[in-house]
Amino acid sequence: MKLIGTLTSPYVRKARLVLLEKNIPHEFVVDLPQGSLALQANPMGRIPALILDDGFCVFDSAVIADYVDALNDQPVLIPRSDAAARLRVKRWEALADGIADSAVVVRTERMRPNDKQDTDTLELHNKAISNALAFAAGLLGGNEWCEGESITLADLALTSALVYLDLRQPERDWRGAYPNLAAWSAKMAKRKSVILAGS
Ligand SMILES: N[C@@H](CCC(=O)N[C@@H](CS)C(=O)NCC(=O)O)C(=O)O
Repeated sequence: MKLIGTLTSPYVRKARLVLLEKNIPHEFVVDLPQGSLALQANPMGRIPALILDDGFCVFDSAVIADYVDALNDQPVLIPRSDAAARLRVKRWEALADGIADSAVVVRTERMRPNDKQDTDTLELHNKAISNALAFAAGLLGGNEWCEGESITLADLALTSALVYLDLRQPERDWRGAYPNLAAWSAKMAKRKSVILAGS
């Protein structure tokens, strides 16, 4: 299978981390949103897109993660039999994707000329990121993993969002504000998958 995307997209990183954690053989092909491969695989031209060996194209990182997780159980990243645990992991994913969504909006807005930037939009999305970080830190508490006793998609999604946040908003001192998130993130940064997916 081929994963299409960029090195910086938080959604692509999440999909890559899932593939890497589960040791699924794949080729990572770099293409921009709306690039020829991205458009071939996804009518909206968004990344990530996954092209299966039979040509079937999968898009949206949550759908890709769900599919890839079902391919083997080493490890199971989205709980299968415990509906409440599954819900908690998927909510973590939504929280992490929400941080990424708002960070992308802020980045896009900031790329406009200064006098064309919408301060209300910037404020709204920066506040959403701040609230989501506080929520994540509270939820994580002193736990080793976002959910349960081992790594799940929750840890991979949050890592992807925070790597992107560091890239686009390096001035945001979330580590200083939330030492528990910082410690968890430092541990995640040492994982082979996270190192291979780059930062
Ligand atoms: N919900 C989607 C979001 C994907 C997404 O928006 N990717 C961005 C790149 S970071 C993109 O392709 N943007 C271009 C566009 O929306 O046309 C997912 O999780 O895969």
